[in-house]
Amino acid sequence: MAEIGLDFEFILSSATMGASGHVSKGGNPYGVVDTPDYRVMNPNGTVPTIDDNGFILWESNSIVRYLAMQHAPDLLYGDDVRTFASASRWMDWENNELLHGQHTLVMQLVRLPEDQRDPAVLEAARQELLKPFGILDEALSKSPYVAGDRFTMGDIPLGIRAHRWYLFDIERPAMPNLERWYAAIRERPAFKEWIADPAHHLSG
Ligand SMILES: N[C@@H](CCC(=O)N[C@@H](CS)C(=O)NCC(=O)O)C(=O)O
Repeated sequence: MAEIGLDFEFILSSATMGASGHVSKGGNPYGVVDTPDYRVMNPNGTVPTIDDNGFILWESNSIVRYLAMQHAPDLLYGDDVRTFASASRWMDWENNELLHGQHTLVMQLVRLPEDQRDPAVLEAARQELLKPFGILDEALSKSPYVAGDRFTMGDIPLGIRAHRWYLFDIERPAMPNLERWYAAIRERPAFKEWIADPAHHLSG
């Protein structure tokens, strides 16, 4: 929404995170996702969900695709069906290949109390992520952005995954193309305003 200049109200809603961190540390969750009104909108009880003038939608990357088509086809995929499909493919890939491993990393490095962490689980998640990040690095050796010469909606979820990958205190092999692309993503004003702050990712 910030990329395309839409006004929005942002409501923290998680049932596992709250103002004082993850519930495993004893804090209260924001908890909006556990309310009946929220479950009507999103029966999964997960975040995010949007309400765009009465149109309700969940699944983060479907939300990005919808907002792109509805509000900014030129900006977010060059108003071109093949660019849309190419970017969309990377968005599915992000959920399939990166989400699980990164969830484990954030739990093991940030959110769980130290006595509940397991170095073997952390290492397995790091290993799990090396292959997909290598695939992304290779793809970015062929084009400046994931879907070609220009920034598209496909770079949004992947930019967030790359940010966490580089913020976490873990061993990483050099991936020069990924690093070059990530540096370009970090320069975007919407990224600076909403994603960049390490506290969004490392406090919990
Ligand atoms: N595939 C879904 C995943 C949604 C999801 O699992 N969200 C997590 C946070 S990343 C969640 O809501 N967890 C429960 C909670 O925080 O209460 C998407 O991309 O939107």
